[in-house]
Amino acid sequence: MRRALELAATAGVPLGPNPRVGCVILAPDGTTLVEGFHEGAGTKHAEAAAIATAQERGIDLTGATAVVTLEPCNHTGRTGPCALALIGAGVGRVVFAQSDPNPEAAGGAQTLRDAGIDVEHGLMAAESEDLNRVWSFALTHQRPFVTWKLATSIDGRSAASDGTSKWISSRAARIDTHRLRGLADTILVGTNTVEVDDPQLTVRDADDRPIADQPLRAVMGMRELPARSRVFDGSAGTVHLRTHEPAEALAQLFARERRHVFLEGGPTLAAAFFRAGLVDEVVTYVAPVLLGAGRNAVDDLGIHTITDAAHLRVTDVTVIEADGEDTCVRITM
Ligand code: AOF
Ligand code: ZN
Repeated sequence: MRRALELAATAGVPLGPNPRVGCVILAPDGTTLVEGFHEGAGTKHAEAAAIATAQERGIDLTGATAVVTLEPCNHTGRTGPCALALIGAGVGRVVFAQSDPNPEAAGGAQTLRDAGIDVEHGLMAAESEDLNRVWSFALTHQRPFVTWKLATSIDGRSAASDGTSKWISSRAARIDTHRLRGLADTILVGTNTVEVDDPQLTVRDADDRPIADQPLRAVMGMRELPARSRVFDGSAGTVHLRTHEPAEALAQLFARERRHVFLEGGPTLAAAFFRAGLVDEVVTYVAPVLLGAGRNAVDDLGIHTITDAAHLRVTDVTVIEADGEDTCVRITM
């Protein structure tokens, strides 16, 4: 299973909406016969990849043990059901880590048992869930995971009082932000941000070049967007979600197979998501800057007394520094 997890984690694979999955098929004496891993939506699942390799090489899988990081799927989606492929290949035993949280694909374990195959599960399940942290959350909750990103002064402001907000944090912090954006599949803002700031919302690398696999740009709100907005420049996909309900916006994005929303909207949108309980992670960049009467990063959350304060759990603190720039602190909660 450790090896299957290693295969699942193979770097550089663009997965789209799918999980990372690895598979090792062992002979009855424990030696490895074949391996496989998933390379992204539309390509073979890990089990199917391993079975295909066995067929190419003329390796007989009768009575073999398939070790998979995720419960073999039971559905025909972009590809066929792996449970049936394993049955067809004649394996005698299947050991998988994580149960499939995707209701459309789940049930493979039962199908395998019904076919008389010995099935064991749960081995290193936490490691697989960890590897697919965002995907597991999204499929379990049937909505995308939401990371709210903000950059503030030490007095909690995200813009000066006249609305100007460019470059509160250092260049190094902005490069880091782009790296995190690139890990999400959707960047979400409100119509107001597009009208006022006209951001491009693409992901650029440290040399300011756009990365190849751009997240979807999603703008939510009922107002029409100016046709000449930079989000319509064609440099990445853009969708206008005509709703102001966070849950509805996330439902629409999930229907488009979005798993991870990077929320970069203004204070109103951030507050709406918070109040709806739809912020799953907060990443804040704090710059050693004072903005005084500047604008708050988030609007009123309905918290008026200390006992109502929202307490978050810090999971990471990283100092971001570069020569000749302000030192920033990135806090993940
Ligand atoms: C994967 N890779 O190795 C396994 C998956 O419609 P599809 O073909 O893209 O199927 C996606 C679903 O299949 C996915 O959400 C998961 O529930 C299940 N198993 N998926 O992408 C794999 N074994
Ligand atoms: Zn499958």
